[in-house]
Amino acid sequence: MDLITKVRKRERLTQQEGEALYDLDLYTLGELADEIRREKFGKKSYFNINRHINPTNVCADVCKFCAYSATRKNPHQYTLTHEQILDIATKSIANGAKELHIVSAHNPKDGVEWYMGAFRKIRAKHPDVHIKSMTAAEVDFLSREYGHSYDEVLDMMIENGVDSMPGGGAEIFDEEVREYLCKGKVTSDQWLEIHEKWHNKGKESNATMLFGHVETRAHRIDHMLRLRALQDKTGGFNAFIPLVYQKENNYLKNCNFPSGQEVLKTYSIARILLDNIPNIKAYWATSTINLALIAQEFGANDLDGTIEKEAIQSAAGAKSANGMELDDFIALIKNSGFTPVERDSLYNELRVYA
Ligand code: V47
Repeated sequence: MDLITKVRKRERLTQQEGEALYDLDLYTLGELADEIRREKFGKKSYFNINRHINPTNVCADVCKFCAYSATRKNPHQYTLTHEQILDIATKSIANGAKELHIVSAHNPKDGVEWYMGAFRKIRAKHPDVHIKSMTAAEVDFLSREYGHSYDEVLDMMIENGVDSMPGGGAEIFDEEVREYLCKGKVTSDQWLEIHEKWHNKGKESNATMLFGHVETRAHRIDHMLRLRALQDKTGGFNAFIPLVYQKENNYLKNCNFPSGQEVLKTYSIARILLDNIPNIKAYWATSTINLALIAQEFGANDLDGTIEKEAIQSAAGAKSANGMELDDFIALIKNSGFTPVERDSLYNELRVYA
């Protein structure tokens, strides 16, 4: 059976077949992905009203792609106090944010309580806000640095009010590329183990893939298939988020920066290969809003959210530092021919903007 027929019959693809998808022309690939997208979501495009908070850039790890951490290129260290974090959260919630996406660097100075106390204070004041926080890389860091098991860290997160985990820290699972990119950080197996444990506690999470640097297409397919295998076991991933590598102010140069076509192909392939992860998110902070809107026709059904403030990708050149106005976001989705649907963090529909 040829590859296109196999996709149309919704059969599972192998590593080799996943790689062969990249050889299809963009329009054929996009059409295949769009058929699946339309089957599942019609013309609905999801977003949420969220606020990204990045409480510290002090980092014990040194990832070549990172422009945010204050260890090397960025000498300007900062660490917010609990009061500052709570103040940001309170203002954002007053402005309509329903999700706080809290991701930090790996700060060896302040201890587990600095992380957990912040969650506890937010939860006490805002019982209904969804706290999406702690990448698997942060969980691994706290475990290593302070002698807790993964289970202990995850249980503390739950006790202190974390609802779901973001997908960061996955980068590229291939061990050789990972060693080059971010030696010493959470390994691929550990990243997957942490998410498996989290799912087994009845909790949900997302998964990212950082691409467009030194990895090959085969590495991307391998990354997606490792996620697909875990999702078969747990069913706990809500969304897959291909993050387009941003190249400013960091130590990773001479890369294979992807064309728009390559980015769209990658979204399409994610939609086709990941038959068990419901949502493919075109995170506009890394793809640009223009490409994210086009990605809606290439398999993506989610555009993340209004963000409000963002420090990690914008440090590396993305135009996401100040998020996006809700009205503009809705208008852009509508004008691109899709129906904006505000969702909560677990993909329950809150409002359809027909
Ligand atoms: O893991 C760091 C990435 C991630 C760069 O779960 C970079 O809904 C591009 O995880 N260029 C953190 N990316 C962000 C993240 C995330 C974002 C949006 C939504 C969700 C979600 C999660 O940022 C890190 C790393 O892969 N990153 N540096 C860079 N130069």
